[in-house]
Amino acid sequence: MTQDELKRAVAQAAIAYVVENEIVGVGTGSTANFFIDELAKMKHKIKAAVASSEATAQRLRDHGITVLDLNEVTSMPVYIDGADEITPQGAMIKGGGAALTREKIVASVADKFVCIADGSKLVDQLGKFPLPVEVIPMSHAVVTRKLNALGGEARLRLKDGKPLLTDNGNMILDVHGLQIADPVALEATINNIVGVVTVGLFAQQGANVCLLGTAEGVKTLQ
Ligand code: ABF
Repeated sequence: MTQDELKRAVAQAAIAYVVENEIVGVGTGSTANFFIDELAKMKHKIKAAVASSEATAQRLRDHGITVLDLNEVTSMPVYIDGADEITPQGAMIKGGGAALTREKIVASVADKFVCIADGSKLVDQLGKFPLPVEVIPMSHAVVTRKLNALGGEARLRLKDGKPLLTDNGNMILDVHGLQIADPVALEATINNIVGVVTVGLFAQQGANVCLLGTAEGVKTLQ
């Protein structure tokens, strides 16, 4: 099966976790896009969606799905999203799609985080994928120095030769070369660096369920 076929398979499996007549939180990325396309087939059975990025919001609206501002929502049963890396314990690196801040905020409201990923994302230890860190633009140089002092190599993410700006108007540092043996501790450490908005470690609150697309079918890690 191709990687896209694996992503579509987990997206289809994630529909089982959507609670009818409730609000669903929706992630960002190519796997999340497959989920949105599947969700559209049952859009009359859900109340609305909350999006983790402008791109996701647009895709949902293009399907005729109502998109609510998170401030209008006090609870949601489930948040469905991809990941760049995930461990068997559900700790993740996220942010390859530059949406980590809104993803972490929406996930924090959901009762259950269901991660959908192709099997290549499962790792024993996080860190081979460069760790995204969203920072206030004026602080990117000082935060770079502090991240490098942790043993990584922080690089400013560029787009068309200029610093990429997130939906929130911030910049992203991608930290290469980390071997993250304790993701919960590192998440807390980086969260405390002045200038950091969000670190792309989802470990303090990881995935409750992980649907992995493999050649043998969709595997469920809980
Ligand atoms: C999103 O899913 C991001 O946090 C992460 O980078 C992305 C994975 O992208 P894809 O599903 O395209 O592999 O939640």
